[in-house]
Amino acid sequence: MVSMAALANPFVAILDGGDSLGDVATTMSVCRYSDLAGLVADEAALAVLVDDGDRAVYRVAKPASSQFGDELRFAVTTIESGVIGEELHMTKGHLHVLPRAEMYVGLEGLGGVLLSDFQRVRWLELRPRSIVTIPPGWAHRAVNVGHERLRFIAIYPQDAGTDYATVAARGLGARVVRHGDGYRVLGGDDLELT
Ligand code: M6P
Ligand code: ZN
Repeated sequence: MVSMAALANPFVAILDGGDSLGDVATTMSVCRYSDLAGLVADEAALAVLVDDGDRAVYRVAKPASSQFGDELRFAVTTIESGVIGEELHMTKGHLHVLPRAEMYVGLEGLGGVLLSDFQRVRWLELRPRSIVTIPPGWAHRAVNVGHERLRFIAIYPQDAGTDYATVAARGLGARVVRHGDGYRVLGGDDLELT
C-alpha cells in the first residue's frame, strides 16, 4: 500500500472567467512578443511590436507545482487576438520530452492547434467545448484565429516536459495567417497537411 505521505491532495479549481483558479495557489507566466523571436515568419514585424511596448501575446495560469510525477496537471492559457505581420498570435509550441499525451478543452474564442510529428501536419480547430487530443510524439502550438481572446484548458501528465528547441529548430511545417476576416493555414510543400 502507498503510504499516506506519498499521496498528493485532491483539490478543485473554479474558473471565474479571468485568470483566477479560485482558491488554488496559482503561478502565472506571460509570453511577450520578444519571447517569440526566432519562431515567427516575419521577424521585422516582430521587432516593431517589441519596440512598441512588447505587449503580452499570451499568459498561462497553472496551479503551483506538485512533486508527484504521476499526477495530471492543467493550465489555463489565454491568447490575445492579433497578428505579427500576417501570422496570427500563437504559443511558442513544444514537443513533450517524454512520450506523453495532452488534451486541450476550448473555453472561449476561436482558435486551433497545429500539430506536427515532423512527417505530417494537422490543424484541429479549437472552439468552446471542443476537446483536442494531442497524442504522444506530436509537437503542438495553439493559435488564436478569432477577433477576441482565445482561452482553453490544457491537461497533461506532470512529467511530460517541454522541449522548445526542436520546434524552434524545425518549425511545425505550417503557419496560420489572417485571410480576410478569417484565416488560412499555409503548409510546407514537403508535408502532408490534412
Ligand atoms: C498549454 C499547455 C501548457 C503550455 C501552454 C503554452 O496551456 O500546453 O503546457 O505551457 O499551452 O504553450 P507553450 O509552452 O508552447 O508556450
Ligand atoms: Zn504540451
